[in-house]
Parts: sequence; structure tokens; C-alpha cells
Amino acid sequence: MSQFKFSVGPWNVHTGADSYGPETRKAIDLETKFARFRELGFDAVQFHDDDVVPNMNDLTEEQIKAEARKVKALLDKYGLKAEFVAPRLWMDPHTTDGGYTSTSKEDREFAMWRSYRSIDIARELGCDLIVLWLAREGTLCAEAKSPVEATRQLVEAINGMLRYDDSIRVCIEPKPNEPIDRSFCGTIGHVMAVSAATIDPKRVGGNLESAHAVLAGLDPANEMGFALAFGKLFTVHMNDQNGIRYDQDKSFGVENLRSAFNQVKVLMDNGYGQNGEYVGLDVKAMRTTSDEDSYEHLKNSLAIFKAMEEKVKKYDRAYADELIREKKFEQLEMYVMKLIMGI
Ligand code: XUL
Ligand code: MN
Repeated sequence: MSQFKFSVGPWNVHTGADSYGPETRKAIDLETKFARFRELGFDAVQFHDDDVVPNMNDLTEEQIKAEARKVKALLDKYGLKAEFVAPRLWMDPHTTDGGYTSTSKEDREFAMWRSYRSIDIARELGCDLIVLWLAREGTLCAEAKSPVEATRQLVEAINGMLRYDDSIRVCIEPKPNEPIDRSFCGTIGHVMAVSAATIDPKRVGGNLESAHAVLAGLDPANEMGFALAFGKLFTVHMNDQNGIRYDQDKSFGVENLRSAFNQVKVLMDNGYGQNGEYVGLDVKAMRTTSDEDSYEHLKNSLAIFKAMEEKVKKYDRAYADELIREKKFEQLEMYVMKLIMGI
């Protein structure tokens, strides 16, 4: 039995298309995904704004809310909650060069329109969390934007969301690069600084994704710990990543079990989940995966996470503390390795 509640996004079950080739699996409709998510033991679904309302740019504010209510009814049917809504600005022709930090005023206004509509959608779905993955808030050409002005624009954009709804929470998911070359907000440290500069820091936190931390050359558990120290780890995207290369979104724990152990440990040691936080997955099936195995990577990630929870429960704190007091770190390291290996 896990002590956590789990969430996942509809994009985590996908067709296998990548930048170099077309779909390898059939598309699956939202309702079928909800039914399977529930069967697999998920409690909540994470959404992009246009996962909920696909053609939202063509609809009025009232029409968007009405569409969102249909998805809420579907969630209710399967006993699922909505965890967050994320404006999918990176896909839109208006925001090819970023939204909040675009050099075009019209694009920046569009980004705010989508953010306000994301808040409306979140409210209809019964959730109070907006995730900002700042995909294109950075530069491809280093001289194209001022990093100082862009950082201030980002703070102002978040202030706009905080003013629009006085109890919505905003959560930045940092990533150092991809699709942008140089991101303005690449790590959880950047997120904490941006949070502190807003009009209501306690409503602005972070969504730490394991793979994004690895891409920044940082340790995911330490990054989670940094946000936890400020009470600002609002959610997580658990997955894995083989070094500093393209973003892989591998199943949780498949590359680095010790890192997986330490991520679960830092969450368990610090009361993550006690204020309703979910353990979110952001994992992709391999392109070679067949239609019937479309959900296998979700099942595997949950199984590895839960197995790590058991390992953390077995962790002998008194023994570890004694080794720490004596600075016997070779022994401590081997103790952890034996625990993980089960020898
Ligand atoms: C991109 C990424 C996104 C966000 C949700 O790297 O992680 O899937 O998590 O938009
Ligand atoms: Mn993510």
C-alpha cells in the first residue's frame, strides 16, 4: 500500500510520433484513458488547457467553461480528480518565440489570454493549480531577448494570474533547455527566486521533473529538497533520464535506482503529500511499444515507485545515523546499495 496519491497526464499515453518519424500506435480517446488510469490506481489527471478544450482559441470564454464542464463530468464518472491545468503555449502559432517573454506584445497578450482561460478551466475541473512549463521562454538566438527584461516579464505574467484569481496557485516546471536553447528559468532555484519576487510568494511554487533536473546536470532529489525547504514543492513529475541529452521521460527508476530511492526518500522524509500533493508521472512509452502495451510504462513506473517506498520504509535510520555520526560514509553507501539490491 502506498501512502501517496498518484496523477498522470493524457499525453503520457501517446502515439509514439517523434521529431523523426510518424505515429507507431493508434490514438486513444480521453474517456478510454480515464478508465484505464483509474484501473491502474491513479487518483488524478493532469491536463494541458487544450487537452480539456481542444479548439479553445475559436471559442468564447463561456463556451470554454461549458466544454470544461463536460470533461469534469467524465472525471467524476471514473472517480478521478483534476490535479492541474497547464497552458500549452509552445504548440500555438501565436507563441513560436515564447509567450510571456515574447518580443511581440500581441503574443504576450495571447499568452495571458490562454493563462486566464487555463485558470477558468481549472476552476471548472475543481482544481486550484496552474503549471507553467516555460517551453519557449528563453532564446534560440542568444541576443534575441534581454534576460533581465524577460525575467521581469515572467514575474509580471505570474502576478497577472495571481490577481486574476485570488486563490489560484501557480507552479513553474523548470527545464534548462529543449525546445529552447537557453531557458530563463532552468532550475528549481530559479523558480524559488521568481516565486519570491511575485506579489504572493506562498501561491507560487515548483513542479520538479526528475529528467529536467538531470538535463540541468543536477540531482533530482536535491532539487526536490530545495523546494521542500521553502514549502514550495507543489507537485512532481517523476521519470528518468539517461544523462544530458534529449528529454527522454523514461519510466521512473529505470536508469538510476539509487536516484529513484533518494527521490522517494526525500518526499517521504519531508511530509510530501500531506497537504494533498500528488506524485505525478511524466513518462513516455518507447516508440517501439505496441498498442496493447500502451500503458505498460505507467504500470512499471508505479511499481518501481512503490517498491522504492518499501525500501525507504526498511531504511534503518538509527543505524544510518550512527554511521553518519562516525562519518563512516563508505559503510553508509554500501548499506544503501545492499538495501536497494536486496542482498
Ligand atoms: C516537457 C514536459 C511537459 C510538461 C507538461 O518536458 O515535461 O510534458 O510536463 O506540459
Ligand atoms: Mn513534465
